[in-house]
Amino acid sequence: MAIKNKPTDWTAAEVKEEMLKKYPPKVARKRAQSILINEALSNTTPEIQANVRTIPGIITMRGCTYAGCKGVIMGPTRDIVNIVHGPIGCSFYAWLTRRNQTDAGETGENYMTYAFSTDMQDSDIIFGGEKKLKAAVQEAYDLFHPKGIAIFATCPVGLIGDDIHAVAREMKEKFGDCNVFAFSCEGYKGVSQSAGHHIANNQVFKHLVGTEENAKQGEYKINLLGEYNIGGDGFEIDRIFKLCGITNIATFSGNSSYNQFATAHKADLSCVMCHRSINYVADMLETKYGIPWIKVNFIGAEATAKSLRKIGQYFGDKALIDRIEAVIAAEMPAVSAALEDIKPRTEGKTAMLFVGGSRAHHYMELFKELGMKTISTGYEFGHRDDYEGRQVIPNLKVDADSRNIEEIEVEAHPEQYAPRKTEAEMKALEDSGFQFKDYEGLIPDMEKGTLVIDDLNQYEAEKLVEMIKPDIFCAGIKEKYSIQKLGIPMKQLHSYDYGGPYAGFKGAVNFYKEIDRLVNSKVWGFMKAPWQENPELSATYVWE
Ligand code: CFM
Repeated sequence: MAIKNKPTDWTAAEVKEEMLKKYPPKVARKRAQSILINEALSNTTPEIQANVRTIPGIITMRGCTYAGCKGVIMGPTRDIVNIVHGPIGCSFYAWLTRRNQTDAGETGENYMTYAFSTDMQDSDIIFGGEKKLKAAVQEAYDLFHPKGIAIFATCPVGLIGDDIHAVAREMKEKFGDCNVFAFSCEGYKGVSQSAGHHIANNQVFKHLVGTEENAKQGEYKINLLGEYNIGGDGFEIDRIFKLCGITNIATFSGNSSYNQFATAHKADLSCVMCHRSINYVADMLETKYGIPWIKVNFIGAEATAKSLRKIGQYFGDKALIDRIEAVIAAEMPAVSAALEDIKPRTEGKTAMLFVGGSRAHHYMELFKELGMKTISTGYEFGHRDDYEGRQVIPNLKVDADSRNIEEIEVEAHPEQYAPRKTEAEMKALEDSGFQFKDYEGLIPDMEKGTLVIDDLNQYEAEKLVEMIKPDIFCAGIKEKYSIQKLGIPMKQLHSYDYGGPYAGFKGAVNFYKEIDRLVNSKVWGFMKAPWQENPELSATYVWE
């Protein structure tokens, strides 16, 4: 007989206490600051400890700085040759390991499935690897003649002091027709992949943005920042933009091309999807080129409609606003029909979400549409503003780890800067309730008494599931099987378990169906191992 998960009687305070019980006192004290029982106070948001080092010995869910730079931000760049300078172990990431999809465009220039690595050996570590790196850059240039070659440092490169930037400069000059640039994104540079995002974005901004003038033409030109086309999300969003008559100049960086980055300064609005990985680029685009930015979210059908309307309101053109309304009216019936069928089966069920830096918040929208309650959530590497809202940024503590990451100085470009709206127009929009440069944290969206946990680890994840038994647990591949072995369905919100897209209207329907299938499947109730049913084995010695 299937065993149904029953909600237990644990209070959030008891769960927290239980999770901390096994830790040595010092570790428990530190972890306690990252585990927050949401008070849902009316005018203040509780403070959480985030973006600090993982305590040694704890098996974190985080990745490294190199993964954030090479994998997350630069991974989806199809026509830039991405060379990893390092031993072949880290170079596993030189090959496409994330589900960022691409279409190879008209030129077919797509290097995403190649693995470019300098394959450093012991001798290179001892005598230096610059010569080898130069040879690798030359070889890639001779073979492919790409528009750009990017070089990524792994930990040993920083330790031995290879000057990858000097190599990049030299080779760029030598080629003349290929932009070569490098990233000091050694894995140890920051406390998580978040530092790698920043390093990657700084270099993209310095070396690519604004270098070409020949952009896509269109009436309502936007950039989509922080959308990585996982499982085809970006394709679905672009489909909707096209229907609405919105021209997407550059996506950073899902399904992106060299030319898109180079012409991003031509857009009239930046729309920020994953603010964790890129919000500072939106600021830099505004300062240097005069492009205002807004926060959008295309996860959830309602959120998609809201984001489209926000774009319409920004441009303020009736033709665009009407067209957006027509698209929403045409797309929504399929969403409502799916919900009508599925929601009675998902209503009231519970979810836990532990994903990188923005999805743990964005996906709460989809669960809300399904009538499900998010009872515990958290980021792997979010910062306090991702939890509490952008207003806390000026109060963030600058520690040694954050100081490690370069903050680039940006000022208005002498020729390319052009404010897209007059001050009066911007003010009129703001007075009507329109919000520029802002995003909310996830804490205000969580109910009172729910748990918000930063940098959850394997041990705590299992404790949580054992005690609370949610109807579904969402995280990544590292967590997947340990959670499933506890009899709880697990959905990967990084790779989507080979599913997707989940963004936009069609994506929402895909997600509803997937969650329905998972939370209503009986199979998870049969997940008892033989030793759980008969914990003691009895045996006798042969001579007895
Ligand atoms: Fe942004 Fe991402 Fe995320 Fe992220 Fe990521 Fe990802 Fe993620 Mo995995 S950029 S912060 S570093 S939305 S790879 S597409 S799913 S952890 S929540």
